[in-house]
Amino acid sequence: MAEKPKRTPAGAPVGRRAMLGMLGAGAAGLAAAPYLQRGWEGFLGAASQVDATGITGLLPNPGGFRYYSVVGSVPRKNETNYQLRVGGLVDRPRTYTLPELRAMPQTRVVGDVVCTDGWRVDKTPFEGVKLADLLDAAGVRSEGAAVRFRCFDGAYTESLTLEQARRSDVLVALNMQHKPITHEHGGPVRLYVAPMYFYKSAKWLSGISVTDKVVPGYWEERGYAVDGWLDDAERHNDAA
Ligand SMILES: Nc1nc2c(c(=O)[nH]1)N[C@H]1C(S)=C(S)[C@@H](COP(=O)(O)O)O[C@H]1N2
Ligand SMILES: [Mo]
Repeated sequence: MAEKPKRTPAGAPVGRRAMLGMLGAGAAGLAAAPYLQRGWEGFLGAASQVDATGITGLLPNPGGFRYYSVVGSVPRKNETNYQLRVGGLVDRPRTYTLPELRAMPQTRVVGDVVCTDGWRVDKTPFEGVKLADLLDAAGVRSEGAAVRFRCFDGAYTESLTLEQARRSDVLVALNMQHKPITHEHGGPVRLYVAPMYFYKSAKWLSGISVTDKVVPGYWEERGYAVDGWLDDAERHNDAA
């Protein structure tokens, strides 16, 4: 159920019967969910969480995005209970609340969102705190060489080298398209790694830990490249 639709080298598609079967099971599970209060985005978010086939990608999604999660349900966090832990190989570990992150200097990065599954949303504005600023505030120790990200979905992880993490187009993002990041898009706080495939941009960010080497993330343990750079042909913008 949590398996992400992937383009296989052989291109072997999931059989239509299996696809409809899975969607049927998912739809049955959805019937009891209180997503109606949350409108179309809430419905699509819930549906894509049980959609092993990617068929929800064929439904009209606002702005061309799809909603991905490797788990079936994710707790909602807001200004009262959201926390971001910055720790690992640093001199000053610290936990930030959402108001504290909002009070820090905010940077805007406009970049292309490109998923390996073949959809993209060009020139998407994100705003938030530079990851570099949080690392500087924490004081990375000399042994620090990489950063590991954890998520409050309890499952997803990601990684960057310290050099990648310090780029000015890598954000701990609070806003997307000029609005607070919705739960479906990984709010209230997600990573945005503009120069890399969107799988590097961990949703529901809860932990930033400096490590002595790169620890491959969730999809990277399942075959994705740890090196997630978009090549020039895939980048349609001039973001730094
Ligand atoms: N926590 C978490 N972060 C995640 C994922 C996920 O399943 N869980 N999927 C990744 C992938 S493959 C993509 S393409 C984007 C999708 O972001 P969206 O759901 O806001 O479109 O989130 C990335 N970050
Ligand atoms: Mo993706």
